[in-house]
Amino acid sequence: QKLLDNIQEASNHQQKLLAVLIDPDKFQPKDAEDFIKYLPVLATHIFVGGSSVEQGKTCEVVKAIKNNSDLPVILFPGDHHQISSHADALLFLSLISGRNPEYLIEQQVRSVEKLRNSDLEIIPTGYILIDGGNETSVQRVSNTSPMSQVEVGKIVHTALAGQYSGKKLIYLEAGSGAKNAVSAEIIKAVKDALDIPLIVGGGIRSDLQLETAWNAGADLVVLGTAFEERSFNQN
Ligand code: 1GP
Repeated sequence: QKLLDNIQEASNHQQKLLAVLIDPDKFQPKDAEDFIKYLPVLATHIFVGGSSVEQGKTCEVVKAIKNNSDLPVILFPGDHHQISSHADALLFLSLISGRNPEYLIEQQVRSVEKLRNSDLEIIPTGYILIDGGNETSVQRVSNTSPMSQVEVGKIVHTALAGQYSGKKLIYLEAGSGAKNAVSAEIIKAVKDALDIPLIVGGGIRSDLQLETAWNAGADLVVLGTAFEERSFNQN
């Protein structure tokens, strides 16, 4: 429970967290050392995962990162193949905005064989896909519809349904490369309703957007594309 406790603790004290997301498909283990040099100074976690990743690649990438950084590595898997016991923890995701049993429970069942023999910290996470204004790969791969940014009440109810069913974190996801990040209005409404920490990601490309998400109530913000492209604007 160590990493979850740390996130909860940070949330209690309004200390903001930042995860950089590595998609193993776009990352060469030999570049790990260089990668660490470019991490934003505020980064507190490294997430590893992608919508579709070649089998075995996650493990190599996690090992290379662990050899070069002391930041905790948390798996953010697109499917059950992306589980590596070399990471510190796993977001055990359930796509609760969708109605596709494959991502509500099937992938989770398939991951158990690996998980029951590992020391990974397993963090039950309610994953909510929000419309980011363009079709993103999570939408395509999961074959589920994102929730409209207009349906604030329904998004809040979905997040609370996640909390009531025992999720320890809620993740609001606009999708990697989203045109529009999750709005501050949604982040605030969800945060006000929840008792558990809130993760927000998708389409966040600037310092200003990062601050906006934090100020609205996100406890941990995830940065993927902007960091990959080295285009994150740290003023
Ligand atoms: C995707 O939330 C993450 O799962 C990050 O999205 O690549 O748009 O930063 P970006």
